[in-house]
Amino acid sequence: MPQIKKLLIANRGEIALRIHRACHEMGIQTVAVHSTADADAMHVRLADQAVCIGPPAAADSYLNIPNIISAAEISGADAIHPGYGFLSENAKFAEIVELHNLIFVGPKAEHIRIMGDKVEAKRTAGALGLPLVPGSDGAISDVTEAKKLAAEIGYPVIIKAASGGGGRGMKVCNDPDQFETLMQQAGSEAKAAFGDATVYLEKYLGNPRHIEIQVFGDGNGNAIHLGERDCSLQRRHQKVLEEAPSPVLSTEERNRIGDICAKAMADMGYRGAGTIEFLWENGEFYFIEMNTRLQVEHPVTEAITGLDLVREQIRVAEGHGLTLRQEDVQFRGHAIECRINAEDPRTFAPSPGRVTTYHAPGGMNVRVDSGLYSGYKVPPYYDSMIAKLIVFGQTREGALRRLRRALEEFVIAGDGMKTTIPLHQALLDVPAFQQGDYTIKWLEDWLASQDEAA
Ligand code: MV4
Repeated sequence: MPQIKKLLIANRGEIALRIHRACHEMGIQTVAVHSTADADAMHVRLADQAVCIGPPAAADSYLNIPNIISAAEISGADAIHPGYGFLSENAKFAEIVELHNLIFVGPKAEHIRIMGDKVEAKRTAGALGLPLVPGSDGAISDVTEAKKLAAEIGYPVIIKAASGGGGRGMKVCNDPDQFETLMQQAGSEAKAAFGDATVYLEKYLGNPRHIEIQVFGDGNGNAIHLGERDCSLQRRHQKVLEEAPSPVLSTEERNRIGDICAKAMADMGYRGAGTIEFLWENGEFYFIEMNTRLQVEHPVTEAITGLDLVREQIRVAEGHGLTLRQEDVQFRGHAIECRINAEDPRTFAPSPGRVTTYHAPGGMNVRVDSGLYSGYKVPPYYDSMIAKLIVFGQTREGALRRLRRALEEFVIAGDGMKTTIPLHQALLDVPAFQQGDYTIKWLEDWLASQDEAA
């Protein structure tokens, strides 16, 4: 079996650190890559070697495949971990990595490709026995036929772009008279945004929760699930806070949907970490998409299972089996993650700049994943997430108390720099959140009510 000795981390920020830490705990050397804007970043400082791969714009650096492959070759790396975002769900990249005799720490390129096309993903998911949102069987092209189908499904319906995802290229239609216009709009917007006008149709669920199942496969027909994460607290398709277990699932419901997902992944021969996204309404799960990467919120799952997901990814990439069998997976306690962004907590305007004082909270069952340090200058070119705070408690109430305490301790101060820490503190005081009584619409409604009150 190939043993990874040196791994190139094709990413930046907290996830690059996260991967570095797993590598060093496994005796694997790390190679950081960075743009010129990230020369002083913590991921560059900690890595055993670092290679500059281009100017600040991600398209010229963290998305620059030839430069990243060159960095792997000159540094003598034998594997590449893509992290999340950037090239993590680029099937071509996975293929190119393997063509260069490097280990891609991620799924098979073919599975990345299938899940990147939402129409193919849905067809595959359906064939594997996952419960789907009622809708078109594949793409829709003929307006008359699609309109007939919409009437059968029942309004409201939603028209989605096959190449979309993350909320881009969707049109909700409440009225048959608007169907044709909206379908044409969806198609041309999808073409402009993704170069692909393919659209499909679904029943529109009015007020669901977003619940996702973490899965893991060994690529040889064995797969497990690691329970769910409730990611319903979002603003403009950006997750703000995630928790596990979901406040609404019973053990039986978790095992039922989890087993369906694990069996599906085993049947497709899925390799590595994956997340199956569902909408959940009135006790039913409806598949929407699958993400073929490690996700930002993976520490929530690590907290309740005790499993190191990055270590598991690396082991599977080396060809080992999974560390745990399903019957060995145990869910314990409750975990909550707050995404802390360099943004104004009211307007969400980006607020990059120099951190003058940084003090991370600590103590029992508190985890902070962040590349920040006193004196670090947050560059304006990338995602505004600068830290993740993950707390664990025996119960949800205990986790909420610990979160309140940890947020009190957290100091991220800079000249005019703002963070979303005050937003998380305000959320903790809202009864609906305290009770776990929220859906995907709740956060934006609550934020609007706060703005009116101000
Ligand atoms: C939906 C939906 C309602 N009904 N599909 C948004 C992102 C993309 N991943 C799927 N999305 C949605 N699909 C049907 N049939 C509502 C959303 C949606 C949403 C989903 C998850 C989390 C937050 C959301 C916010 C707005 C809309």
